[in-house]
Amino acid sequence: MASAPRIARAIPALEAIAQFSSDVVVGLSQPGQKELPSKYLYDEVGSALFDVICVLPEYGLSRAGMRLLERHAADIVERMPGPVVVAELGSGSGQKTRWLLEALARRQRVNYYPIDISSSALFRCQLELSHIDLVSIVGFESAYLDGLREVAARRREGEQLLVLFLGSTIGNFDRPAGDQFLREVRSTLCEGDALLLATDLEKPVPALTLAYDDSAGVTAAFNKNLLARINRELDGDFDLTKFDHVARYDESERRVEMHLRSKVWQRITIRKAGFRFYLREGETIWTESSHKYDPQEVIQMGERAGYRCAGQWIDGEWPFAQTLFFAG
Ligand code: AVI
Repeated sequence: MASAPRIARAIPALEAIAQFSSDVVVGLSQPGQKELPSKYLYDEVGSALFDVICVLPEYGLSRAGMRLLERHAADIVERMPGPVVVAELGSGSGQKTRWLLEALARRQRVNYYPIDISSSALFRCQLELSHIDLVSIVGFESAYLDGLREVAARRREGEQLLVLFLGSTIGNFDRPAGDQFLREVRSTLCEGDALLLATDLEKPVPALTLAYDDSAGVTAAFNKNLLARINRELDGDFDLTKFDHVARYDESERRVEMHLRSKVWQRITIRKAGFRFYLREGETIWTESSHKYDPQEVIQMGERAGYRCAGQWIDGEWPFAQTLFFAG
């Protein structure tokens, strides 16, 4: 049996619910396009639905990311000769990380620090990876940058920090916010530390829209669960049958957008937030953007944030890149 996960907690539950309530009210009070922050898609139910999305035939991202690490993990870790400690932003299930940890553990003991706001994700990650010899795991239940600062403070003299951002979650930030995030990560690193960044690449629009509007309706359920979560946690009265899931590609922004479109004029009350609002027929709530990149653009993004590229690997089946940067 796996040992109990070692998790450092940061956000008390009451504070988290107050923040959720305030973000929901701000997003749904917008005078123009209403929106909800995509990070709230990932409660217990949303995270389980996302795991199903990752095995859907239409959604090639996760398999591409995994293939690249399975094939190139040895090459990636060889580019970092010193003793390496590993921090991962968003542990997910830990499956992709296994290839890298195994490659590193062939030459050294590895301290691995997954950082995630979800304790259940950290738990699953621990279960997935706890069997690898010479790897010890301490999870941080916190926001990415807070956790990363704590990990950086624990690193010993002479150790190189490798930061993994493998879920292609950078694509869920607007481009300027993505740049800013990379700069903030850079500011926690020392020269010579490394960042492995996964990004989904541009591809034909029909493949992209299918990836976000699959035939089994799993992505639709994932999207609508955000309204169900508001009902559960904030005592809202969203009727999910009155919404359609919409996935559309914006050519000029090069991103897939997920929306929830109201089928009718409706009034919604969210009791715990003390908030009531109206939706017109056809009006949408924007729940997520997923930006797609050109491989060279990814390298330039890193360079703008203070890194130099140490290698880039691209999947041939589903255009997707793993890019290794050194803090320079
Ligand atoms: C987590 N993130 C990279 C996923 C994506 O593809 O943007 C989230 C997702 N949304 C719908 N399907 C998957």
